[in-house]
Amino acid sequence: MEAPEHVPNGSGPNALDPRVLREFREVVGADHVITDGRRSSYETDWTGRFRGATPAVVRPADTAGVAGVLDVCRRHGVASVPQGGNTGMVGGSVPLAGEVVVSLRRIDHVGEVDLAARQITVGAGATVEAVQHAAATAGLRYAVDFGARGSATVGGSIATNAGGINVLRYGGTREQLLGVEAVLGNGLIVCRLGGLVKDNTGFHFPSLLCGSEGTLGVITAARLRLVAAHPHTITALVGFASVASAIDAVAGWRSSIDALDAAEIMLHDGVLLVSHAFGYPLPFDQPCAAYVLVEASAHDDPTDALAMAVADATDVIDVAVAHDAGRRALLWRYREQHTAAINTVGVPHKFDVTVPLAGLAGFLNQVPEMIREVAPSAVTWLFGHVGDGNIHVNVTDVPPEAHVLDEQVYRYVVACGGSISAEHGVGTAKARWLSLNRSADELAAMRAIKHALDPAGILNPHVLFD
Ligand code: FAD
Ligand code: 2HG
Ligand code: ZN
Repeated sequence: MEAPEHVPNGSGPNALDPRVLREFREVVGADHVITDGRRSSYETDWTGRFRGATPAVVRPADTAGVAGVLDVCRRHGVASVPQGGNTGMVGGSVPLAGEVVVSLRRIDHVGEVDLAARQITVGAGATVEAVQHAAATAGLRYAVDFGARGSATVGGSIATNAGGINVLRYGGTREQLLGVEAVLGNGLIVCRLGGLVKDNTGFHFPSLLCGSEGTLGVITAARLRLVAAHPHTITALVGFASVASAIDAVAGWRSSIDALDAAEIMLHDGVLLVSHAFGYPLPFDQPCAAYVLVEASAHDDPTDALAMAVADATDVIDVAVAHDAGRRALLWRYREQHTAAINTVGVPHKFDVTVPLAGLAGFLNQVPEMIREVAPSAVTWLFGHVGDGNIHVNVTDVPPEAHVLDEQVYRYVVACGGSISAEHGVGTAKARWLSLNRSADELAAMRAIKHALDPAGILNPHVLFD
């Protein structure tokens, strides 16, 4: 096994005083303090890039259990990493500095859908898919959706303010979040799950905790907004002769298709890789420089609006359209399997960036060349949520310690007016680059909040802050 990439204080698990283990067992039960080989799946991230080691995985069953575990950590000065589905991509969910892992997966209750309010209360360990399923069963929809839906938890998605494929229409996780329950690093418990849409009574903890990446508190439950499930959904895969034409088309569709849910971009090499990796047929007879997967849903059938919009686009080579769920899934697999297909090539170095739409075509054309300048052997894979300017730049065939590459890409993104983290968060991977996007005053204010809510530094001490 290669050495872990980001281990600030050494490579092994921190030794725990036996009293600490005993106290963890008293809080959560001996069966839920894991110190044997079962720790390994909690120690390595989904991509295989971030590998850590933990002395113990602690699995509380409820909010009182989380409070008890954090109390033990605070009294003994033990650092912890909260973990949900461990699908995060920025090295924030694994114990890279020997921390204790606090797994939230047991807190997975899914409440009744409140049909009148169109809301649901769920435990932090419930998966995003479980929420989607509960919403669908009640004739509604949970608007947050992404490829890791089956494993990613609500707590993790709030901690990272996860984006995904429907941000274009409904916003990200923060826009769905009406209330949270959380145990803060200082032991205070904040709980507002009443679901009031209007509630201007001081600081808004959901906003603060959403995107805080487990540095301020451990989220234990959430009140989520649900939206209408439309009876008509249409998905189209549109092949373009050039990347610039694809981006122009999407820019137009954002205003011409009212019911636009998603607009995702892929390039030819990525579609080829996915097809080869999983044995899918190529979508069209002729190769296309860029492919846009576009989805619309509405009460009235949006097919005509979508067809007119596609007809207006220039440089279109081919189009495939699907209405029923099965055929739509066949089109989505080219996009959703990108991450898994790239993993078959090697452990990827990932960048998750946003660039203003006006500069996006230039960015997509330039970035592979800029990467080759500092890493001549690199292979660059580009895809993402083009509708909101979010591109996933994956790089294979580079060494894991690729700070020169990080610097090259992030400085270019910032020069384009973009963000170094669109939706995956900062984690440990980007902490040293955060000052490219945030001023010294902003960083100082963030540190002050961290210090106030987690004065002992027991929660994700190496995440977000360098
Ligand atoms: P984890 O990976 O376990 O943790 C992520 C971070 O949150 C860590 O810092 C952790 O400490 C913290 N955390 C976890 N649970 C809690 C809690 N209860 N309280 C406080 N802190 C907590 N992300 C997107 O935004 N959009 C996408 O389209 C997308 N697609 C993906 C596709 C695939 C195939 C994969 C593997 C990942 C994808 N991701 C995407 C990334 C990932 O799924 C999201 O970041 C997700 O929100 C992480 O949820 P999780 O439960 O796995 O969190
Ligand atoms: C996606 O949109 C995810 O598929 C994962 O955010 C992106 O693998 C990636 O880089
Ligand atoms: Zn994404």
